[in-house]
Amino acid sequence: MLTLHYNPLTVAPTIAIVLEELGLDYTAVLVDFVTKAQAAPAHLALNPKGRVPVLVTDAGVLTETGAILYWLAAVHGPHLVPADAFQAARMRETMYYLAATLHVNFAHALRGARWADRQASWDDMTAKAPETFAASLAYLEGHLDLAPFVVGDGYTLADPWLFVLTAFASRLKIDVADYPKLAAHQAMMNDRASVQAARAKGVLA
Ligand SMILES: N[C@@H](CCC(=O)N[C@@H](CS)C(=O)NCC(=O)O)C(=O)O
Repeated sequence: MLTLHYNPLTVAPTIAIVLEELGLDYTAVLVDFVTKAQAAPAHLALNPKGRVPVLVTDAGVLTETGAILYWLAAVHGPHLVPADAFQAARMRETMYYLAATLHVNFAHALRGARWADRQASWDDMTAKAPETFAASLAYLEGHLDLAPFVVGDGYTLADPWLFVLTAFASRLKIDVADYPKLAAHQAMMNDRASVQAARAKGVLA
């Protein structure tokens, strides 16, 4: 039994896409950010960080997109990690960058209170976020294979994560069409049955 706690406008749909990709049954529970459900006791009992995604498994509760993805691959889909050690490391290189840099650059637009206390500081971070997010997109555009996947011609854990975070660009008024390889990756991912299934269930915006 798998239960995904998600919000469609976050990184959490990455997990839903992989669950769909693997054909796994799961229950999706919306964490409503409008009512601040992520900070309510019921959610904090699952994830004291007050974030999504959370995946509840028979073995226990998992948080952090990367950890959940690695668990899903280890238990249900080893083919989502390249067999070649160097290619697997290339996949992880991208995943760590997505988590630690691209996603954090986006968070500066909306979540300045994590890092500073003054409105002027938040405004400054919000103003800067499109620049740093665009710089990250340019890095990814220049350095990833995207031929057509993050790591060559095989779909891996990095692909749904890149897809979901790249889609945040429009919320910073960045046009992904300015990054042709990333735009092609978006289009390709949008065509996948797993992405369409997650969207049909409302887990992906
Ligand atoms: N490092 C975490 C980040 C999770 C995260 O920051 N989630 C955001 C949405 S994208 C969240 O739940 N934010 C709620 C809040 O800040 O109140 C991961 O990759 O899973």
